[in-house]
Amino acid sequence: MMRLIFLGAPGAGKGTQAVNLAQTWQIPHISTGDILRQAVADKSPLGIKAKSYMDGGELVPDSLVIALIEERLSQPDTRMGWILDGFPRNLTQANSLGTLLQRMVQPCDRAVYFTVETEALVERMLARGRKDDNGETIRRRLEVYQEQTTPLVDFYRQQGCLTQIDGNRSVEEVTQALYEALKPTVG
Ligand code: B4P
Repeated sequence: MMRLIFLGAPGAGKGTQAVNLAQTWQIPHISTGDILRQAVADKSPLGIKAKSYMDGGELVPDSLVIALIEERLSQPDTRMGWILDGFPRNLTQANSLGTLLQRMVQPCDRAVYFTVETEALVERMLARGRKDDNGETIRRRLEVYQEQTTPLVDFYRQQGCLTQIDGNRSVEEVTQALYEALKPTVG
């Protein structure tokens, strides 16, 4: 049983590491970014509402994202644990998640914070070339991250569940560091 939150700037490698770990541990990888991109591609009511925010590098409104997480965490496949990738992204979302997990009697085990230099973040996003990986949107996403998401580092540190990983290294080296850091938690 392992319940993890992955924190980090856009392009920090949260998704890359989450896919890998979820496969190894056979627990669901819940990426709000992936769910929102799928909703946009499907032109669902959620996708139609989310699209302009995502294209502009802004956060999608909390009420929409919190509702989708609440629904996803109520699915039976989450009983053996989960990795939340890209959620929470601000204090409102973090507080809602705290309340939700308390209600479900499911504490979060670890918040894993991936740190990467800004220059490398920009390089990685430009190389990935997703629709929201263009100069102007990247700049805005990094600003939003600084303003809204970085307070979560202290939030989880104060709760005593923060694990920091240097994400400046290769994918394999970061994976190795992640397993090492989580070992004591897994027992
Ligand atoms: P996300 O989908 O969460 O996008 P991200 O933060 O850019 O990706 P990540 O950190 O996972 O990077 P990745 O592993 O892919 O969000 C997109 C948008 O959705 C947001 O801007 C927002 O609008 C909306 N959204 C999502 N969640 C929300 C929420 N909770 N509330 C409101 N809005 C929300 O890595 C990036 C690239 O680097 C890849 O190409 C990868 O191959 C490469 N890479 C990874 N690790 C590497 C390494 N160690 N070395 C070299 N390259 C590496």
